[in-house]
Amino acid sequence: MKKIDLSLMYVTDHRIVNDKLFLKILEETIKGGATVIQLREKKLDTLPFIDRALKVKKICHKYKIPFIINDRLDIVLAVNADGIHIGQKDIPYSIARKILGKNKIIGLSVSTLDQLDISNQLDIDYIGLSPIFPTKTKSKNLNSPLGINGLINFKKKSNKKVVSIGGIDENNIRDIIINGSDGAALISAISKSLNPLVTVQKIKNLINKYKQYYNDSKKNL
Ligand code: TZP
Ligand code: MG
Repeated sequence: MKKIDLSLMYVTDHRIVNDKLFLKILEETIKGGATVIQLREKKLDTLPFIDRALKVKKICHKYKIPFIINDRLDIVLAVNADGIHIGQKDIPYSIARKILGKNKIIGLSVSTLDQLDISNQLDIDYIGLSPIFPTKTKSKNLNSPLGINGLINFKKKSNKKVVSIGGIDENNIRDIIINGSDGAALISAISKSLNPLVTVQKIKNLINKYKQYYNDSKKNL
């Protein structure tokens, strides 16, 4: 496991086709305190995907935060990204790790206890609990929301860092952090915000505050 700050992951929004706007939101998000960026594209052809990935990488590295790519191992290799996030129907973990080597970040989506058991045996950097709350952003390959009880149960049984995803915003971030999530991954709450910088700052402050609270409460057990 590598040392990465997973507290606030911005998963980019493929619905934003305008590159200038896409990159403006990205940079504001990083300035607001995002700690890792996951580039997620669902419709781009390979050439514009690589083009966007190179631009995202440049900005991430300017601010010295890790840059990973959803699903597309070929693009990770093409642009030498810092890692990959894989879903259960994407390239298998074993192949990804073999091709990427031990130094690249790998995150894996987990939605069931069987998947969790398997994830405990792998050399991955985090599991993405998917989805934690209902979301309209993704519909394909989406299980029922795990909810806070699911988070508590999965966190107890996992030996990996846990990043929750799905329907997270400034109103529910507290609930996931005080219940042990090591981080949160967000799309719409950031990409649809009228002021991503301020929104991210607010969410990041809440994460820091409630992480402190969670760590203190564990110490006092
Ligand atoms: N994987 C599980 S839920 C989800 C993904 C990519 C979508 C999260 O988007 P939002 O807008 O933060 O609910
Ligand atoms: Mg996928």
